[in-house]
Amino acid sequence: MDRRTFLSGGAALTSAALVARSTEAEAQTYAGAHSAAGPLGPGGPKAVVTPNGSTLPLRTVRGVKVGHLVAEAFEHEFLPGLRAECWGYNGSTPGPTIEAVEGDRLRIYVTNRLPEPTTVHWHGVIVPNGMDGVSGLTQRPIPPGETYVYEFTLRAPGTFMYHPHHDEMVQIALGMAGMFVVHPRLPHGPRVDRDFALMTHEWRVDAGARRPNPLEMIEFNVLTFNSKAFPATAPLVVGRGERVRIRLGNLSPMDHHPIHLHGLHFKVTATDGGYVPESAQHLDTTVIVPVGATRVIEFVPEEPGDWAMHCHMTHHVMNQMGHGLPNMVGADTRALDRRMSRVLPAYMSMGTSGMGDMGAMQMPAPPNSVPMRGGDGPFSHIDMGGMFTILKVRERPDEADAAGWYRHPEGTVAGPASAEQMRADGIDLGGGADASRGSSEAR
Ligand SMILES: [Cu+2]
Repeated sequence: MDRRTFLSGGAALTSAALVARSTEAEAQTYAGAHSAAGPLGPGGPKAVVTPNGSTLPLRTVRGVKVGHLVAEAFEHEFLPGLRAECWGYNGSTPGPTIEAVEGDRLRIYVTNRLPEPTTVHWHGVIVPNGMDGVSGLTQRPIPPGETYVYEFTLRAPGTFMYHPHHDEMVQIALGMAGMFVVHPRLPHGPRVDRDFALMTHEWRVDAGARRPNPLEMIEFNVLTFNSKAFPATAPLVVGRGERVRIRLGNLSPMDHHPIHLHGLHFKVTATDGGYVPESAQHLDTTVIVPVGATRVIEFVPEEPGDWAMHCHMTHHVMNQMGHGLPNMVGADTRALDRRMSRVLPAYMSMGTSGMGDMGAMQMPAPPNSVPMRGGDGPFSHIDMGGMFTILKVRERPDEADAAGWYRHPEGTVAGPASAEQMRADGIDLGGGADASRGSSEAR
């Protein structure tokens, strides 16, 4: 027996042995606190939570897990005030998260209720070639009104996605995408207490338009986590000291998203290509999630609070905004305002001192459109929108009110400085030499 034969024989033997042993091993290693049972049952890995979304129901029929995806159009609300006809699966965008276990045999029926053909590609999952869903290359596209069936065994664990591979440009732009999580049969790495799936996406929805514009390739104006823009993104409530996993996926048409978390450092533990070896993991605060890829991050938050989590591209934390505007920052518009008010009494130049307050102004907006940004915060208006959500780190997460705000211990919130304190610390607002002006002399 040469080495290769030995190894493959050995691998077969080992995997059979692993399946037999798995229940015992899981009982030992998966056992942990407050388990919402995942697909391996009580004591198995935590079920994946898809904020603002759902999980695809799977029925076991003679040893095969069977699911049904319906590709269709429906009305979707990005946030209150902005709705559009989107395309997705089972009435939602992203489609329901598919959650299964390494070694499972899956049979997924796909019914096409779109006005054009479609397919489903299981992005990152290694399947027999004819199950890969590439229109024309590996199958005929599914005609409108018909149902095709895909069947394959999940050979490897991981965080994958699914999306059409027919007229991708249109179908993905209108919302057709979903996450596909395969848990390892045996535990891998430390057990996590929370497991979330978040898909980033970008859309062009013009004020008053009925549908997102699939022809856009640069100026996206609705940026989303799980197809919701802040403030409609559901917060992620986690416990201080818990181990948290967030599975990030990106099927945006054009952009990578640098996702940034406040209040903690995380490690990238896996991509859609597999686990990152522990020796290659490093601490980070921002992870770029490329188009067509997943990044899995894990962390243990130690600081309680309401922590921002968002794409760090500043134009991706905005809601609907046009970019064809003159730059008004710093402009003196008094004379212009005087003249304009003769013809337009309500005229007011905007943006001369920045744009941070625009979302807070209650200005009339065209029907079915939303202000550039903003949600109510515990202190004032939060001037963020789009791909922004809140990680709520609590001492007792299971009793926490997801809509409630963190109560800061006294003396731990930034506030106005007193003249006395400034004087004592050598802060001089008079413009003269003070401690902040870079003297090399210690004071
Ligand atoms: Cu972004």
